[in-house]
Amino acid sequence: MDFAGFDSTTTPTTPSGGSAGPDEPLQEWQKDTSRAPIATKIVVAGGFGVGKTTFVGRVSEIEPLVTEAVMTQASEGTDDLAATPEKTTTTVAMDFGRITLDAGLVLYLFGTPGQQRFWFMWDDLVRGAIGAVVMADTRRLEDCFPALDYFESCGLPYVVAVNHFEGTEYYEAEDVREALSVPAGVPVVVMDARKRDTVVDSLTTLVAHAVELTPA
Ligand SMILES: Nc1nc2c(ncn2[C@@H]2O[C@H](COP(=O)(O)OP(=O)(O)OP(=O)(O)O)[C@@H](O)[C@H]2O)c(=O)[nH]1
Ligand SMILES: [Mg+2]
Repeated sequence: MDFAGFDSTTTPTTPSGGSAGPDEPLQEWQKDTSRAPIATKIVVAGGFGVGKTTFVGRVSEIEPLVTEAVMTQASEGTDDLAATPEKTTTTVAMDFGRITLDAGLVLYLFGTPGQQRFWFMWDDLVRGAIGAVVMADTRRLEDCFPALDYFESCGLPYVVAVNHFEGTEYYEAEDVREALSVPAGVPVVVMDARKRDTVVDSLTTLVAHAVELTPA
């Protein structure tokens, strides 16, 4: 994939959610080289500013690669910052992180850009993925429809992760499922992109769902 066009504008930064992962000491089983881990690719998608970069950064055990660019006045009127007034940057290429689940399963996480003008990259980003997390914010549920449509149409297993921003109204997973018309077999979880355990739960739910859908 050619990201040359973004070189002058992208600044590697630490996501605002911070990253606990890189500072954590490796577990013994993570250092055991006799076990070949299974590596898989997961895509983290969803509407603009829903928390994709935060999600990847929160669980990555390597310093996450982020391609954030400062938003300028040019995005006014296009990108709705009402729900995240403190947001000053946006992902222009992708987020990348890695997490090893304790079964020796390594997940490579690819976060998509949220702004609509960068969606042409999705076909490249999803290639080879075993599944996707579609993040949703209940204040602007409609923003995740394009991602839902995309994964439905390409047949990639996905789960819906409702990123509950504290201080906003809480909705049960089943209510969100109904509002989004998500099929019964697709897991819907309520999580918080800033809380590591809930991000890990979302990922294990996705892996279990993808395995379930994979023919034996
Ligand atoms: N309060 C709260 N803020 C959050 C949460 N998740 C993300 N944020 C904030 O929301 C803003 C957007 O988060 P990002 O992770 O940049 O969202 P994104 O989906 O990667 O955004 P784009 O790449 O621009 O589409 C940031 O200021 C985060 O700190 C959350 O669960 N609670
Ligand atoms: Mg982002």
